[in-house]
Amino acid sequence: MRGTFIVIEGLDRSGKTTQVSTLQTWLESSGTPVKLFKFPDRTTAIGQMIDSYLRSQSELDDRAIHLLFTANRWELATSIERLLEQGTTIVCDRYAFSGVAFSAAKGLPLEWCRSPDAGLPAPDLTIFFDISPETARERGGYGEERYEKEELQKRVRGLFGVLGAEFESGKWVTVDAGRSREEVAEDVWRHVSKVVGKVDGPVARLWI
Ligand code: NYM
Repeated sequence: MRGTFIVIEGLDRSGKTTQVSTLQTWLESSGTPVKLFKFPDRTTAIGQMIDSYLRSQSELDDRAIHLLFTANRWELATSIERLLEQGTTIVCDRYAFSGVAFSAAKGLPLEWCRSPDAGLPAPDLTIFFDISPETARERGGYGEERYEKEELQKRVRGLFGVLGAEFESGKWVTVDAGRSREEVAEDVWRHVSKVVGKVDGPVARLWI
């Protein structure tokens, strides 16, 4: 049995990072070998360029930064695929859907944004953490990085909706991330336990 590829997507301030670590603990205690990935992975050479851009320490053309985010996924795609084939379940904090949603929200054409990510390992399950701008505001608002602005986040939210609607039911699920940590964690676990350890065969390819 191969590992299951689970992607957690969502808006800024939706609590993804906390939930990813809870999910890791729960999977490990159920005896599932698991490894976490996070995009952007700021530790690689490409990731460092992305980090500098996000912290406004460098300027880049919208298309150039889009392609760097994509390259950052491709440079880890082989490791993801190998781990899945070896039976390790992967939980990934953001993936190509963030790539498309954030760049398209800036005004780049959606299909242009999608094209360089086509062919990446496809998740078996994507959980979208949805949060209203009002709840995000109650949580202390957005941070200092680029993109952490309410207007842009609203457009990103709409674009995640468009991307999710293309999936067959069960492959993309939306979780109301505006609730308590415990409620969100229970909901995530309910969805994950339906698929984990139950997928086999070759890893699918995204958008092809
Ligand atoms: N982001 C993330 C993109 O614009 N494109 C991408 O491909 C990815 C993976 O980077 N605001 C944006 C979304 C976030 C920002 O993410 C940094 P995080 O999870 O805060 O490190």
